[in-house]
Amino acid sequence: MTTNPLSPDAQAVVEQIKRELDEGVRPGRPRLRVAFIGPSRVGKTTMLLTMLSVFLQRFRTGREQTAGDFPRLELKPEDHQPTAAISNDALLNRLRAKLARFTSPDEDLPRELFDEAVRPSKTLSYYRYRFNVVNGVGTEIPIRMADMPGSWFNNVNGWEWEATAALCELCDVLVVPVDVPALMSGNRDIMEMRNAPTALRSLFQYLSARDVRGDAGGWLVIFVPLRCERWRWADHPDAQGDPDWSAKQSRRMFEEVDRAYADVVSVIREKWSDSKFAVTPVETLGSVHHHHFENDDDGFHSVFRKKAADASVEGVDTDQPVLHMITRLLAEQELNRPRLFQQGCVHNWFYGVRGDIRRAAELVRRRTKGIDGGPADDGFGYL
Ligand SMILES: Nc1nc2c(ncn2[C@@H]2O[C@H](COP(=O)(O)OP(=O)(O)OP(=O)(O)O)[C@@H](O)[C@H]2O)c(=O)[nH]1
Ligand SMILES: [Mg+2]
Repeated sequence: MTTNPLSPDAQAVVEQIKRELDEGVRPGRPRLRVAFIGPSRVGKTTMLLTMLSVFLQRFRTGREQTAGDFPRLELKPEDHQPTAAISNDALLNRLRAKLARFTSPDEDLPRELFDEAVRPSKTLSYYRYRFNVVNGVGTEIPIRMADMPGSWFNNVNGWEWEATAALCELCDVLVVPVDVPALMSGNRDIMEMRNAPTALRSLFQYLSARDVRGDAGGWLVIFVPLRCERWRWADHPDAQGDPDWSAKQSRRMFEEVDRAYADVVSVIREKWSDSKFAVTPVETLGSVHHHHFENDDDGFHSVFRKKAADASVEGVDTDQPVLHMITRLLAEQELNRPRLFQQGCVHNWFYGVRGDIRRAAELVRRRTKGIDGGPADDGFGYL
């Protein structure tokens, strides 16, 4: 670990990250920057694309708008690049097609099925959106999301490590997917291999030593337990008719996140005491469940099975992480309001005069699970 100046390679990458995150953002104006952080194959890209695609379907068409839901929320992709909705459809369709060939719930699904459908990310990918509360005076808030290649996590001495640190430093929300089979395995080696909590702790120790963020304050860290179908499935054979089985498992899952990431959380809290830590489980696929671990030369791998012969890919709670982000964004806007008045920005601002932001914040809060505490029996809550 070092606090020396960045190497030229790292410097160039960090400058590039800053440019990408700042593109289209007016200085001093609100914006939200989100980083997806975690080791290779934990599920960042699949989850990010699914989350955005579900959210866009709802909030772009205004289907969420009902009389009681005014003001209307809008999330629009900014680029002409293929939107998350399109890339996600392609990705999920590939998975769907491959899964459809397997018709027995008693059959182990081959690992290649998943790996051929979603390849490891090679570069940092950016997704640019604009968020708005539609009220007729609208100013849109840029949201920038960055999905890192997990391979960067392996290279603790290289520019990749510096780039990962810089990404965390620059973003306000950090999404940290958690592989639940590894989390629940009770096996440290599997946990380190899949979720790398020790590397994550080192990353924040490094940032702490570098004294970053200053006025920017703490993060909203969103832990997202993934591949958790087995533990949230009321009809799992292990439930043996116990109606509380999945509630107990979900609570245990929450407690395991709390335990496994306690060191990470305490390093962050010690330096950036206003940080918040949400836990929001997501079932990206919904149709397959972890059955057992297989061990070979490359380590441990989850083996999945279908929940039923005709189980179809159907995400559960995939929109929850983005709702948490928007809750944070709206809360910040409420806090900044007096400052914006002083700057005379208010005419060009999206508050309107009717308390729309407050109502929007309430609407989003109502739909965000676990926001008022935890751990609830559904596994959502704050640490
Ligand atoms: N069973 C199951 N497999 C998943 C799920 N999400 C992703 N996968 C598979 O897990 C593997 C890794 O997914 P990615 O989304 O590429 O993970 P990543 O964290 O972006 O990985 P890198 O790009 O290498 O950092 C792929 O084989 C996916 O098909 C899930 O919810 N359930
Ligand atoms: Mg990826």
